[in-house]
Amino acid sequence: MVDKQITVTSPLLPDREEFELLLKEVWDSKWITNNGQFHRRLEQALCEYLKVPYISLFTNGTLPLLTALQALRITGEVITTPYSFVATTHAIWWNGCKPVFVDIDPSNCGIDPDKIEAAITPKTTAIMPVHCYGKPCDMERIQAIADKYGLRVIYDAAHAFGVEVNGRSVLEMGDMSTLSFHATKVYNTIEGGAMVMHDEQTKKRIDYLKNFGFAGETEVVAPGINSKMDEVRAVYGLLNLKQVDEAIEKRHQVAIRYREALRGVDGIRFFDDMVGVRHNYSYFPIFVNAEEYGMTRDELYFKMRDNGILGRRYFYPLISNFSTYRGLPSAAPENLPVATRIANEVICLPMHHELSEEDVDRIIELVRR
Ligand code: T4K
Repeated sequence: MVDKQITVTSPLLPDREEFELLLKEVWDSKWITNNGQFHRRLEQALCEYLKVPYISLFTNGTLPLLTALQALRITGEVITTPYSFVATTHAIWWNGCKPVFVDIDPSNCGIDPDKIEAAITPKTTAIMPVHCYGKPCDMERIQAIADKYGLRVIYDAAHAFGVEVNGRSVLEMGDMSTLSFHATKVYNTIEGGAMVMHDEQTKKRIDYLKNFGFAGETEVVAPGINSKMDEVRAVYGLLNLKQVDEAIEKRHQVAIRYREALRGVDGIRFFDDMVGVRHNYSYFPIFVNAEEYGMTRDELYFKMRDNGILGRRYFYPLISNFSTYRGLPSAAPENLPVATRIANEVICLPMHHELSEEDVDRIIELVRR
């Protein structure tokens, strides 16, 4: 008989009574979506929390990616990473652009700046990196390449809520960054997401684009889409923002416990904190070297499952291995040796604010055995 199941994550839920009180305000106002007061309040509160000047809320983390490419009128080829959730590449595809996969850097699982230039062609217009697991990409080098070739940079920062380098948000970098507020994320609005931009003009344009392109009652300025966050989720988001720091600190404590116990286990590698970075501990990936560990990643993964520990193989298979993308020349495994190896080694251990010390010890015991 397996003990209670431990899932890879668990949603941060606001206090229900407080939620109901604010819901009453929404009900009373009868204004339930389309840039309502709570939508505006959440945008303001997030700007302050994230230390960014402008943000636009969305219904999920996929639509801001699609919209960013639209807003910047990206065409042709977009350089990206195969080591992410499929939404990153899907957004490029939905914009009629060709994704070009570049291998990753094993030190942060982000796109490898050393390999970007070789993938640039006359058709390249943008780079879409991912701060994978919330670990910041090498943003300075990526920007230097973008500047040299006149490319746009759109960061998929779905995992990077609250991540800072030397006191500055990672969301400051690139032309735009996008966030996911899905239930499985450090900060969630059930479903939700956002785009961060650097000037008022762009914020206005994005607000039009997420509202069908409307720039007034009778004027449509672009073929926009509908991806506005509603008032119920905005209320939920305002309440969750009050407790997200505490949740991140609990995750931090889990990371400390994992690291102390797993350091020195042959064949198990994991990330340490980076100097000067405020991490959000959104995921705790371990990488299994089968030869040294004496067991393959999948053997460990299924052994964990059998014992009620539901880690996840984020991100396996690589996006480039899915049937839609497999035929692209850049998807060849020979082009992506590091990503291919890491996708075969990774297990994200359970990581969330509700894990008890006993839960963590149960997981550690299984991995150490
Ligand atoms: N870019 C990147 C880099 C991303 O990682 C993502 C999403 C996006 C873009 C797109 O953002 P969104 O459009 O999704 O906002 C999950 C999420 O659905 C997805 O948001 C996330 N990345 C991806 C990495 O993971 P699944 O299929 O693994 O989720 P699921 O349903 O298997 O849930 C995992 C575990 O979480 C469950 O075993 C238990 C727990 N859970 C989940 C839900 C939904 C709960 O306890 N309660 C819940 O309500 O995709």
